[in-house]
Amino acid sequence: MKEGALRKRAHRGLRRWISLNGLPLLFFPRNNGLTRRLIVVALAVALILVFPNVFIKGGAINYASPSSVESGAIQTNLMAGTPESTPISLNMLVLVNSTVYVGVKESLERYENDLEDFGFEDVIIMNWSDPNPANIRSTLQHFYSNNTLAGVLLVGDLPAAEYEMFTEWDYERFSTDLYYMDLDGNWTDSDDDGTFDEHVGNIAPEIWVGRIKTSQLGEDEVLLINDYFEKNHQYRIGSLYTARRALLYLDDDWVNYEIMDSYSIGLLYKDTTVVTEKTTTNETDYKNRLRQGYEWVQLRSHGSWNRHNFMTPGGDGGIVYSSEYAETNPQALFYNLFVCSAARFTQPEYLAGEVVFNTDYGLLALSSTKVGGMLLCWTFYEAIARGKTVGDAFKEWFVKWGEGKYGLSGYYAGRKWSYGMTIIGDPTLRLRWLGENEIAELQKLEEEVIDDLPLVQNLQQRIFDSELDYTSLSGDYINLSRSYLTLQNSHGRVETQLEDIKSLLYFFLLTTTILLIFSVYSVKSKPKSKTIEF
Ligand SMILES: [Ca+2]
Ligand SMILES: [Ca+2]
Ligand SMILES: [Ca+2]
Repeated sequence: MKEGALRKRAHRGLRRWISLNGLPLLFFPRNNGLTRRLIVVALAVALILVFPNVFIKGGAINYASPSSVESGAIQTNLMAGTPESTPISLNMLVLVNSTVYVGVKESLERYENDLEDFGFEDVIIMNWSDPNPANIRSTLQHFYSNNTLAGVLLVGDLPAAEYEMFTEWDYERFSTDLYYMDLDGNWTDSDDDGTFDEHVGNIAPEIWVGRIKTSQLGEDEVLLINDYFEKNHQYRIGSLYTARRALLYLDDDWVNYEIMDSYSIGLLYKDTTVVTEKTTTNETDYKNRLRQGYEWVQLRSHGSWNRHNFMTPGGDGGIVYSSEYAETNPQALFYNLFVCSAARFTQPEYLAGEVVFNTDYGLLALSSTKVGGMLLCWTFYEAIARGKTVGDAFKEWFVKWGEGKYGLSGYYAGRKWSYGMTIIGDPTLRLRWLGENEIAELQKLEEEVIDDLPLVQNLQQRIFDSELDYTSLSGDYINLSRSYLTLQNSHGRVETQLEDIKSLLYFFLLTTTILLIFSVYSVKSKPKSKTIEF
């Protein structure tokens, strides 16, 4: 097709388009070549100005795809960490305050021999005088990275890290040996007041920690430490013992723990005396029972660092002051004291210290330097029943339950109960009657009992239900995110279409105006018609 014919066809097409868009053909100048060219140029400029805008907007919308939302789904972490699979280490440190080192040296040498007989490969005793907890921790980190340290025994007045927290109970500031148990987590003092208030990162404990602290118990510090190591030795050689049975003593506010506690201790002892009757649980009854001889005592009652209080319905069940333990002189070796602040070892006559160091039988007390104590204790007793030392069993328990972080709220539910938990005494102790046969027997018992344990079943069901709820919530969240993105995309498309319509209207008005101007101009400049004479 020739160029002239093409031009004519384009011209006809343009006129037809203009007529279709409502322009009166009357104004279209048919015969003025210059005007036609000007109109075509003006339209082309308008097209270039308007249409790229339209097309670019249509392609510019690019929202995130739904898959990127899935990768950011709600994170949850019910437990602080996962149980470690590394083998138990048989290396340990004994840090001894330099003020008592000489006075207890012989006891420590015998202790070291006892531990090596027990199977420990390396017991390193260090004379310590540095008052900075950070330096104790860095020393533990050093040994842990080189020797796979099992734990540390702190003998004498050795420094402790302090932690502060607000709970629904109150503001609390307390010593925490978790600072020495966790060797690779991050501890922060965010308000710079000398007390830690944040603990993040690899927060689970790596080692156990125990304290032999006797300076504020009303007797000579060195004498009490030597007495303790004497008891420790007598126990290890089989000269110090009680009947193989347990006492579970729950005061009024804790009677609902009976099922959990009796099943838990039942993983270890066939013979457990359970006392929960509210009138019976009182000062006199408790003291009398302690004298009857129990290897393990678990007590739940209210109290503080220097006493525990018994309640009776509508009355007072009496107070047992910490100093009364020496006089009562219980025949009991191991204690799990669910008594607030009983292990607050910075206080004089602290309860756990009196129980362990000022009695003839006390070897160890598990308790807290703050409000709280051991919940969900079957994990601990089950580990003891497998032949673990108290230190290793406590570490296992802490890894499983100590933090109890609930990811949806980001709240560490466990900390307020467990962050003050401390072992007063020697964590390398275990129940010496637990040989291979006994452990096998308890394992069988556990398999029978654990499946019937109502609280375990109940908890397992709750965890299962929580996981289902979480999965369902997570699914809803993803679906909502997808719906939101779909809506967002639709909204974007509608906006684009509105912009296109506006641009087209603008284009239409512009071209109409241009055509109008040129039509008026061409009418005005049209030469007058000639007069035809007949
Ligand atoms: Ca850690
Ligand atoms: Ca602080
Ligand atoms: Ca009572």
